[in-house]
Amino acid sequence: MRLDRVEIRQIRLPLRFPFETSFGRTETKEFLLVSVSAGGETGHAECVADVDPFYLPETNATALHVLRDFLAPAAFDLDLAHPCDLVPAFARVRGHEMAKAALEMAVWELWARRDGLPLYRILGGRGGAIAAGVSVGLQKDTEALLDKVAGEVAAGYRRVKIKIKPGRDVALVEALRARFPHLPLMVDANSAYALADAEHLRTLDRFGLMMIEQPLGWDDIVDHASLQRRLETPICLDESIRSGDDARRALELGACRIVNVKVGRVGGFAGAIAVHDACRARGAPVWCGGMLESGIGRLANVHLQTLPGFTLPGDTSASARYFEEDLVDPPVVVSPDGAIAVPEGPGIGHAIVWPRVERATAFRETWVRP
Ligand code: OSB
Ligand code: MG
Repeated sequence: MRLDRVEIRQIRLPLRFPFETSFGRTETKEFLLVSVSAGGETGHAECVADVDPFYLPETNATALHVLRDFLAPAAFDLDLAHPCDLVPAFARVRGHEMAKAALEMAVWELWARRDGLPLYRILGGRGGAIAAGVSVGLQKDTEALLDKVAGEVAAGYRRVKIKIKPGRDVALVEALRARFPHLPLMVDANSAYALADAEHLRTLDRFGLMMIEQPLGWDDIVDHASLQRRLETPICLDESIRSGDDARRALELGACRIVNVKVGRVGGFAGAIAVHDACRARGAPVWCGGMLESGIGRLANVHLQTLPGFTLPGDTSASARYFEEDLVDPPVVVSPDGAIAVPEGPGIGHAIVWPRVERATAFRETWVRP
């Protein structure tokens, strides 16, 4: 298969509530929507880069540059026998996993549509449903957090993650534990601590947390290994894992016991499958993270989570928690027992509502095969 056309739209979608982490606050979801066409069929994917480089180094602007000047030309040069063929073709570009993933995922989606199959089928997953968890941002105070979590528990979510940062950690967990003694609970620090905080982080051990996500540096696994030796709570890595090899190295070093996989952070579905396989081979649980995606990226995450190594609920929650009006119809919904149905239609499996996409488009660029 040879790609005929790549189209990139810059999308702006207001969030219903601001989302706050240790690295910043997001009020509008701004992302690149990538569409690839071949032989009259088109596939779509969402890039998880943001306007700023505060989570990882990429931004929407760097992703657009790398897609336009390097990745799309490399993809146009190929006669694809499988979406995985993009991996070696993109390898010359160092890093830029989010840009690579966006184009690669769009090609997988195109592939699934062409074959009339749901995405999970070509990823090697299964139909049915996945377990939904939820990520709760920093709130204005403890009361607000307790109320928010109570709402998510009532909605059926099977696991709650809260964001923490220095000064807003142990007391929040203590209050949550007092109110929800048996809730599967975890915390995510987004790299806000240093190894010197090990003694402080050890005070979290008494709350029976499922895991602590990415407490230390975004590009570190050595200090995480030192910290893990001193903590009972399992460490889960997010930012530090950007390939299957990263997952293998982190697990072998003892830097974590659990891995969060985000397709956009590991260069695409092929990378996500490699992370999944590296974890599964070592008996480490893997779960799917989120990047406040619209329904297009959200559904891609749903399909990925049907692979057998996804043994823990992830961060994929209902569209309505983020958007007044999602870009897909129906939106992603969660059942009262915390499950999301895996779509059976071709590709991501829900219709993209193009008039809404059009209204949310700030600008677009189209490139055709030379
Ligand atoms: O660290 O998992 C993270 C959102 C943006 C950037 C990083 C992270 C997150 C989340 C939200 O935790 C997950 C979601 O609800 O999509
Ligand atoms: Mg995280």
